[in-house]
Amino acid sequence: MKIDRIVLRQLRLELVHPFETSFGRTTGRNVILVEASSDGVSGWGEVTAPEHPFYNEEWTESAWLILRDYVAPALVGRTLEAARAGELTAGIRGHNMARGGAEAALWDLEARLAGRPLYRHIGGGARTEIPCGVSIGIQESVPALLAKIETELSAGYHRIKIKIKPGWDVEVVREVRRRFPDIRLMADANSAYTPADADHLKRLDEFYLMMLEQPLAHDDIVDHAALQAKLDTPICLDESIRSARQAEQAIRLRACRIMNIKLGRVGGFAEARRIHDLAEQAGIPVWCGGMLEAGVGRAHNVALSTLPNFVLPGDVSASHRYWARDIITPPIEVTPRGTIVVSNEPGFGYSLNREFIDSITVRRESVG
Ligand code: OSB
Ligand code: MG
Repeated sequence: MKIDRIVLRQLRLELVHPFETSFGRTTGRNVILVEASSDGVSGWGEVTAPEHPFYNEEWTESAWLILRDYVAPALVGRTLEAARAGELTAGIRGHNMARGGAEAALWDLEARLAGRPLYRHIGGGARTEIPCGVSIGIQESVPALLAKIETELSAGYHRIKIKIKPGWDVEVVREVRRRFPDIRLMADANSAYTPADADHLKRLDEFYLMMLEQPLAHDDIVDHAALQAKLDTPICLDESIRSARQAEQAIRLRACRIMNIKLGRVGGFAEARRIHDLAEQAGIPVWCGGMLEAGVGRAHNVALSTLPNFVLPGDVSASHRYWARDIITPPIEVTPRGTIVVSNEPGFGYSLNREFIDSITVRRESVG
């Protein structure tokens, strides 16, 4: 397909509840949408870069500039296949979320041109219902956390992830376990610890968590390997896995027993699939992480979660947990079974709320 034009839009969306992690608190999102068109058909991608460079190096502003000045000019006017589009921007060091938002738009476009659902186009379809988990941010108090968990369990979610940080960890997990001894529970530290905390983290073994996500530095593999050798709890890497090469190194060093794959963090579907395949060959289960996505990114995550080795519930949950109104129709809904039913419509499977999108657009630029 020939890429005629790429349009960037930046939207502002307020969260229904603030979301707090070890690296900060988010009250609303600056979402960049990438619209790529060919022959009058448009494909859509969402850039998952957060509002500040505290998860990885990217933020809204860096993503906008990289997309406008490097990614879009590398793609517009070219005839390409989505599976190889990443190669055209591979010379850019880092900025995977900016690259990945555009790459995802090209997969959606190619799927629509073929009249096919995106999940089929990427080679998914191992399941047509996605088992869902939720990620619960750091709360004001333990009773507030317990109440949130109760709500999510009643909604049918299959596993609960809580965010931890020094001062909100072992004793909080102990209370959660006391109240909910049988649930599938995990904790995400977002790199809040160092190797000097190994004995402290070892105390979490008592609570038979499904996994401990990214306890150590955002760019580390070697220290995680040493920590994994010491813990009974499986380590899951998030921030540290940005490419298939890093996934291969983490597997080789036994730095984790589970991987979280995020479409943006790894630069798109092609790299996500490579990581998925390496993990599958190594017997490492994967799940789809989230970045507080609006509907377009959320629908892409649903498609990704249909690949065979996404055997664990991910952080892909209902739109209404984040947004009073989503940018897609219908919003992403979760069944009483705690699943999302995959759409068979062409492309990412939902309609865009064009008027709503226009009403919350704060800037727009076109390349081509
Ligand atoms: O580490 O998985 C993470 C949100 C923002 C940045 C990083 C993370 C998260 C989440 C929320 O855990 C996942 C979601 O509900 O989208
Ligand atoms: Mg994480």
